[in-house]
Formats: sequence, structure tokens, C-alpha cells
Amino acid sequence: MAADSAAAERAFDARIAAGETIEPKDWMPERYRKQLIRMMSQHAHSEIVGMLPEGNWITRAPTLQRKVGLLAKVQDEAGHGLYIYCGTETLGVDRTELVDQLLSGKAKYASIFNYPTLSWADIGTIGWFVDGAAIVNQTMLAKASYGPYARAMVRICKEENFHKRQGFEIIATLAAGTPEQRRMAQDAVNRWWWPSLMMFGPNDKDSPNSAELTKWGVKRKGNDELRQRFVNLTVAHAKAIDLVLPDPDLRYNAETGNWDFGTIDWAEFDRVIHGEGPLNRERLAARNKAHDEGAWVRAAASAYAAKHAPESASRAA
Ligand code: BYC
Repeated sequence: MAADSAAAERAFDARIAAGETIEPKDWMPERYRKQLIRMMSQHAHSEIVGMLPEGNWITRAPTLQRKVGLLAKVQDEAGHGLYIYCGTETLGVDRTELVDQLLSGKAKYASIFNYPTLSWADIGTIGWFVDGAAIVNQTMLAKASYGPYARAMVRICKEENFHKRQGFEIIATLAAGTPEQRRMAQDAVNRWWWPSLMMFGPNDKDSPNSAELTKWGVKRKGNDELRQRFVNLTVAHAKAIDLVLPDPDLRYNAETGNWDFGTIDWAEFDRVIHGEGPLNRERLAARNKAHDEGAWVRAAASAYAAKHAPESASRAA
């Protein structure tokens, strides 16, 4: 039996090395399955919790057009969450279990969503920085070895690209506006820059999961390389609209071709991912409230399914 599983694992490693995509019914090591469930469910939770900071501004968007755009974006994030939960379920885990892990505070979700959205400029900055960072990360994940996750990323990246443009347009408009609007834009940039860099996770040397995920072709690039790519891209955007990224150590390194940047406050990151960020408690309370208030919808959907399932089964037969 042990010899069988060693052979299966060798065959699996060979498939990964050959760049093949792993599909739900294929044999996979238990650790691979567990790692994917961890990472994909955290990703799905991030999309769902990520609706809250932006949802906070739907009723206060400055124009009807801005409101429509923001509503559509927040709905897209819900869609991403549901899509990735479906992808995670292909690994044989039940969504209820995953949602319970989020609601009880056991599961992690992206640290960035524990920060408050204090002004309309924050909505622009989230699109520009947070969706921008997500695209850098998820373009890499679109080549992940697990088929359902990679395919979800392709579709999601298309929508994130639109979100990023929308956010950048909001912030560029404010940056070209009155002195007060410019101040508002710069203040949002100051508050969101460092937490956005933290989105990429700890430095590679402190990242316990990276080695395994890289070995199995889930991660194709390290946290540091992706973070650097995001910095390189974003410096040019900030220059274009004459806003300043809040880092006195940011300078171009002609030898590496990268923009060197200052030290990230990893103590703050640790606090936020362990439940002690500015709004961790509020975010979980909001998700729990929404879940409780949605109980009747789940009950109605189950009742409907129970009533109609035999019918649809006989139609299919
Ligand atoms: N926040 O070993 P590491 C969006 C945790 S949402 C919280 O490097 P890994 C959007 C990590 O989980 C897009 N926790 O981990 C939505 C691990 O803890 P556990 C969100 C973090 O997995 C709405 C520990 O730290 N994107 O676009 O190799 C509106 C050690 O880290 C974070 C994704 O979820 C963090 N930032 O790499 C707008 C992408 N970083 O689980 C926009 C998918 C690390 O061992 N995920 N941790 O207890 C990934 O690419 C990877 O999981 C990460 C971390 C790069 C995030």
C-alpha cells in the first residue's frame, strides 16, 4: 500500500513537472488537497469580506454613475467569492464547513480588508492598489497546477482589470480636482500603500507555505517577486497623476531595474492576520449578521430544492 502511494506520488510529481493540469478526479497527495483547500477558501473569504469596505460607500457615492459602477464592482466580488467556493468544493470539502470557519474566526482572509474606508478617495485607491495587487498575484495563479482554480483566475482577472481601471479613474479625477480633493486622494494613498504591500504575504524566507506550493506548481512566483512587480508598476501610475507614494526609501535601482522600497511593518501585519487589525471584529460581526439574516433564504432554497429535486431528476432521466 505504501509502495502504491509512493508510486502514485512519483507519477503526480512527473505530471506537475510536465506542466500538466490536475483535475478534481485525478489522484493527488493529501497535502496538495489540503494546501489548496486552505489557500482557495481563504481567497474566497477575502472576496466576500472584501465587499464590506467598499459596500460602506454605496449609499454615499458622489454621483449616480459612480454608484452604479461601485454596485457592479461589489457584486462582481460576490461572484468571485461564490465561484472560488465552487472551485474549492471540487476538492471534496463542503462549503458550509468553509463558511463556518470564516464566521468563527478560524479561517484567514486578506489582511487588507480589516482597514477602514474613511473617504470616497479610499474607493478609488482600493481599485487602484488592492485590485492592482490582486491582478499581479492572480495572473500568476491563472497558471496554477489545479485546473478549477487556474480557470477561475482567468475569468476573475478580467473583471479585476476593469475594477483597477475604474479605481484609477476615480483617484485620477480627484487628483486633478480641487486642492481639497487632491488632499483627500493623497491621504487615501498614504493609508492604503503599506497594507497593500502586505497583501502579498510575508517575505519568502518567512513564508511557511511557499516551498510546498511552489514545488507543486500552485505558486509560480514568490511573494517578494510579485510584491516587487506591483511596486514597479504602481510607481509609474502615481507619477502620472502626481501623487506621492508614502515611502522615503523608494528609489530606482539601475542595477536591478527595480524600485527599491522601505521596510514593511511586519508586526502590524501579524497583528492584523491574528485578529487584531483596526476592523477585524467589525468585519466578522458584519459577516455573522448577514449570515444570520440570510437564514430564511437558505431555508427557502432548501425547501424548494427538496420539492423540485425529484422532478428535475426524472426530467433528466
Ligand atoms: N492576509 O506562507 P504564506 C480581492 C497568511 S481579494 C491574510 O506566505 P501562502 C478583492 C497565510 O494564509 C484577493 N493572511 O502563505 C476583493 C499563512 O497563514 P496560514 C485575495 C495572509 O498561502 C474585494 C501565513 O500568513 N487574494 O482581490 O503561501 C475587493 C503565512 O503566509 C496574508 C488571494 O487570496 C494576507 N495578505 O501565501 C477588492 C490570493 N498573506 O494559512 C479586491 C490567493 C499571508 O498558514 N492567495 N497570509 O495560517 C495567495 O496567493 C496566497 O495564499 C498568499 C499567501 C500570497 C496570500
